[in-house]
Amino acid sequence: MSSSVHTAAIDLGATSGRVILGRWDGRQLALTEVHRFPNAFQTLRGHDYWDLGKLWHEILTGLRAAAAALPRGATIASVGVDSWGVDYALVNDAGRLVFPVHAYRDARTQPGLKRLGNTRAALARIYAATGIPNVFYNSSLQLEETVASCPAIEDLATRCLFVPDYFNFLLSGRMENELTIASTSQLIDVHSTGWSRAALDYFRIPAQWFTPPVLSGTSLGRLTPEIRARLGSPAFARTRVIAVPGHDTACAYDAMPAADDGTDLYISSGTWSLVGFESGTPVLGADALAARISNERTGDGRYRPLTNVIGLWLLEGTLKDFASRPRNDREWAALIRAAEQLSRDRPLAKLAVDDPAFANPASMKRAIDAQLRRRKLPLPRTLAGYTRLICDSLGQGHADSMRAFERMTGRSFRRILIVGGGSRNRLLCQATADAAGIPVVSFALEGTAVGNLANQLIGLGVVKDLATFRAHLGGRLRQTVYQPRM
Ligand code: LFR
Repeated sequence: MSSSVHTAAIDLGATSGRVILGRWDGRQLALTEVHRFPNAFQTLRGHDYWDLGKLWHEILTGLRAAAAALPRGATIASVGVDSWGVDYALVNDAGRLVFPVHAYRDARTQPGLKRLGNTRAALARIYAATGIPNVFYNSSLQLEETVASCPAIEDLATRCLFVPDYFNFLLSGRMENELTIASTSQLIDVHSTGWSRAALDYFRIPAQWFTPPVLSGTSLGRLTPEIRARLGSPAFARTRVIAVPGHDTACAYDAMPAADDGTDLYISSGTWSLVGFESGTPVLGADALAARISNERTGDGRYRPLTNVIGLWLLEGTLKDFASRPRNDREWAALIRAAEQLSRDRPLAKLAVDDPAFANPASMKRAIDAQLRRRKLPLPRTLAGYTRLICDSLGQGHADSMRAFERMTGRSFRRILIVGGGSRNRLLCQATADAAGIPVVSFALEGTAVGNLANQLIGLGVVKDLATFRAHLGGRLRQTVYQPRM
């Protein structure tokens, strides 16, 4: 018992967050979810904002719960923070927030999105420089809009900290930009791990707001005395803050018990479906741009070429329009069963999942109905019908992304590994296997939390490297295999 190492993962998602206590005994990682809380942005006069104060309160509550869950006399060796991508806090030298933190679904980036989208030469140049396509939520577009609509910000702000960077700062007192989260911004140079001058200049973003990104595993020092006092437990006396991959998707990818021959495709399935793979080189060029391949980075500076398929956001949104929506595991199971039983004989309609109308609609059901009407397709009559339509459509979206990767890289994938909330959704896993024509392996695995904890253990020097961790993990995981049905 005394030889176990305890670490805490703070994993912030756009719709929920959690604090997970990990116990590593030298061979196995045991996870205890000690705190889970909802997260949502708030709309004030047409703009969307995150409530950072609430998130901070939940983080401290979760850390206290982690200490309470420890065996007697044990301590927490480290904490690490990951979050959804792209959003950031602008602060001054004293670390004070000088601009409200916007949520990435805010429509303020639409004019910038269209402008870049309509300028083919600039679009190609930015893609060649950063490897990130033009997507409405990019931090580049958000920062461009902030600077243009509020020029005084250039005098007020001295640093741009992405969401995990900001919480790392609150915990440790150190301001750093971590590479994986920075790579979601569309401002990192695709051929190095530094910032892209071309992109910063194009979007007119002050370069001095950023520092050279740190790699995963970097120790940011101990929790500040103030935070230790607020936590009020001796378990935190020597706790380090470790920069893990700040981007949740990078953590989830690190947790994949993948084959070493590169034949596994990954899906981190939650509010978004992140479909991609790991690579030593980026996937660039006109076809990659057209397929919206995002060359995000791994914690050690390699690449995670991926496409962002809209994901279970479609279902989360649709559920709001049904009073009969499921409220517990039993009701969820009944909904999935009802959706599975809908006719498999006649081909059901599929949505074009890349419809921009799905980004942040007032009513998701109405947005889905509008697309179906436009395409003269029948509307589902029940919630089970919508659930089936959404899962089938996402499965097709996953398969389309896989084929685009295969076309562009000459790879051929043999399995799809899926982690995250959607890995528990049978309908979605089966639809993906059917559309892709290869098996889908679903792991009962909290991917982001496991990746976050694994990187802390590597940073602490307790586990040698990711390959060693994956080898430990792979042998022990429960998995469900969905074979494609012809
Ligand atoms: C998933 C995720 C995606 C990112 C999206 C927006 O939580 O991090 O990877 O593209 O959120 O930030």
